[in-house]
Order: sequence, then C-alpha cells, then structure tokens
Amino acid sequence: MSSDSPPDTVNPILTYGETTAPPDEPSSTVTSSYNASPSPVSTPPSTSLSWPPDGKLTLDWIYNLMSVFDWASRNLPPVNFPSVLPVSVFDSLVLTASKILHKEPNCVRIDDVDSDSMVVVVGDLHGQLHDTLFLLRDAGFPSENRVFVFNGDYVDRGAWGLETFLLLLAWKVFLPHRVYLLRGNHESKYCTSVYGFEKEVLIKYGDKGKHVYRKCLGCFEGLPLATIIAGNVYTAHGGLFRSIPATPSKRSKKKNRRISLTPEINPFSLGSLEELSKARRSVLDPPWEGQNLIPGDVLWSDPSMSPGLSPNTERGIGLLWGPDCTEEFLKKFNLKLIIRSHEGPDAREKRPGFAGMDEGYTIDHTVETGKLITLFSAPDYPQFQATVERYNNKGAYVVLKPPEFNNPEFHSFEAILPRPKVQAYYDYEEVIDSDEELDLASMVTTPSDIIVST
Ligand SMILES: [Mn+2]
Repeated sequence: MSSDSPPDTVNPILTYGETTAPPDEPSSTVTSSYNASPSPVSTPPSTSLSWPPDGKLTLDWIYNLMSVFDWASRNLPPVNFPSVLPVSVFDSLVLTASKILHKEPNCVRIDDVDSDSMVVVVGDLHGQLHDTLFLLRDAGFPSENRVFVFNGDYVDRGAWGLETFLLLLAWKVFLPHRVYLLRGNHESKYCTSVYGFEKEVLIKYGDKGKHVYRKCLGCFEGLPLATIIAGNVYTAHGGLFRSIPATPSKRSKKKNRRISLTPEINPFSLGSLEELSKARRSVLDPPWEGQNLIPGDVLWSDPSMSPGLSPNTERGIGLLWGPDCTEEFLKKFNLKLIIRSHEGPDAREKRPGFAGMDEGYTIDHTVETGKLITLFSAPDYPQFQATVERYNNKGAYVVLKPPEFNNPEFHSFEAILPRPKVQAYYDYEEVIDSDEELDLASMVTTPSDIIVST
C-alpha cells in the first residue's frame, strides 16, 4: 500500500462541522464551530499552521489544529507533515508545554472541581488520532467545567502518535489547569525506539526529525506520573508502586565495593504518596534497578489476583499488586477509586482471571474501601496486526461527577473506520506483544549503586 493513497471512503461519523453538544451533555462552552470535513477531495481547512504572535493559543487555533491534522492524515503523505506543522511551530508548542509540565508535581492534586464540574479520564491512545478526535468530541472538549486527565501512552503502535501527542499538548497549553497529561511507559526512549514513534517522527520531519524526536523525549521527561482527583481518585498509567528504603550508605569507590547485603525487612512494601512526590521522574527511561524505582513502578506495574507485591517478571520492570494492596493503598490515603490503564486486549488475552478489554474497561479489584479499574481508550487496537482476525475491542473513557467524583460512569465507543491507509513505523509482525519481554540491556540507565533486587 502506498502511504499517501487517499482513504477509500469518507467516514460519515466524523463531521466536525456540527455545533451541537453531545446528546447526553449540557450545552458546552464551545463557541466556535470545528470545521473540518474529512473528504479526501476537500481542500485543507487552513493553510500551514503558525504560532500566534502573542504566544497565546485560542480555542479556534486548537479547532483548526484538529481539523488540519485530521485532513492531512487523510490527504497528505507523512513526509509532507512539515508543510502542515512547520518545525518552528512544533518548537514553540513543545517548549511552551514543556515549561508547564516540568513545573507540575509528580502527583498532581486536582481539587478545584465543584458542583458544576466533571472530570473525564482517558486511557491509552497509542497514536490513534481519529479515535482520539472522536473521544474528545463525544465527551465534550476540555473547558472550565470539563477537566481531562489523560493516563499516558499517547504514542507508539498507531501511525499518528505525533499528531495525537501534539494535539494534547495544545489543549494543555490552552487550559493548563483543566487538562492533565500523565506519562505512560511508552513516553520513553526505549519504547519509542521499538514501537514506532521514533521512526514516525524521523519520516515525518526528515532532516529535522532527530531534533523533533529529541524535543519530544525532553517533553516526555516532564510529564507527571499521577493525579488525585477531588481527594478521592488516584490515576496513573500502570498503577501502584513500592516503598524505597532509605538510601544505603555509599561505600568507598576505591576498595571493598560490594553489593549491600543489608537485609530489608520487606523488600516489597507499598510506597506512600510522599515517596511518590519525591521520586525523580525526569529520566528518559525509568530504571528497573537502583534506587529510583518508583517511576518505573508507576508506569509499568499491573494488578494481580494474588495477594501481595511481587516483581512483574512478565514485563521485566514494575510490580504486580494484589487486591490487598489496592485496599491498603485506598485506605491509607483515604481514597475510593484507582483508575489505571496500560493493558489492552492483547495483554488481557494472556491474563487468566482478568476480564477482557472488549468494552475498553474492566473492574479488576472490588475491595472494602473501593475499586480498581483498568481503562483503555484505543478501540480496534493495535492498529497494525499480522493476522486478519482482530480483537475488535471498544475504547472507553470515564466520566466522574460531583459531589464525590468517585462513581465512574463508563462510556465505550467504537473505532473510526476505515482508517486512512498508512504504513506502520515498526515491524508489527515481529513485535507481537506490547511491552513484554523487555530487552533490558538495551535500555538506557544511569550507573549508580546497584542493589540486587530479588
Ligand atoms: Mn502502557
């Protein structure tokens, strides 16, 4: 297939010209129409995007960005992307967003929500631009009364990771206190080099590709790790994390350098929110060894049906945590709900005891104090598959409403199909399983005092 062939048909669902609010929502604060007809013969909604001279993004600017990305994905070959979003505009957007993101704490507390507000939580998106656009329109765009928390994994696997990520950055810049972007395990150097995003960027930006990729990685490093919504709901990409015992004293580098054998009373005890707040998240790849383990846990861990905390041997990084840990965490921090993401239909196929991801969400643990939910927002995932048979999963998002914001309303949705024809940016026939069997040796890590984990 040629990567620049236009789509076969026009998808009738994607008509952004409508000004009506989604049927189940009150009239939104949207004031201007979002004008993009995805017709393959239409002219572009606007010419090349430019950065506003005063540096202030407007709603119209973002609507235009969405229209242009959608149009370009259907009508232009990927190598023409710089004519859509010149590298100077990319630079301004990423720089502005990075400044905001790097200032946010590891765990962002979203407390300024009131009786008029709702919070939309979104799971993995994986470069599925058209599904992301549908989700935003279906849920209602971010606004003063509609807070969004995105749970990470914006890029990789799907062919429009760059567009998806930049679109969310634009919303972040426009409404920094209403849109929160958390880091996923795919927002890393390792994952993007294996699952397509690096190659996607290099192809789309040509000789500027390396620069663009580096800037994206720098921005990924700034993404916060978790949110707590209205004091009740913890969200993070992977989930819970371990407690890190006090740093062992450093031995002389010259002699008697040995691995510390100091016994730890419990090498796997649940970490506290205070420990989370102190972790160093600004790393290209969260380390799987050493002292800075909390970011890797938060981004890579999975729930288990067995009690306790144990190493996540299947993934090679992060933890598995049982229902007892969910209960302990909720109770200790006075929470009612955990919303995590990170497992799609492919991952769930190999997890006996867990529900499948057909509807885009699962309720994994129901304990005395509350619940643990997995939320996945990429329908018909993964975009590229070697077999004819597909998972046909729906994606979902969660709406949390006042007064407690802890009773999740699930909204499942189907994929926007057919997708524009494009080539994958990774070898999807070789890389079958998402995230599993990490080649740890290839991951970048900072040499430090190595503590042997179990
Ligand atoms: Mn993930």
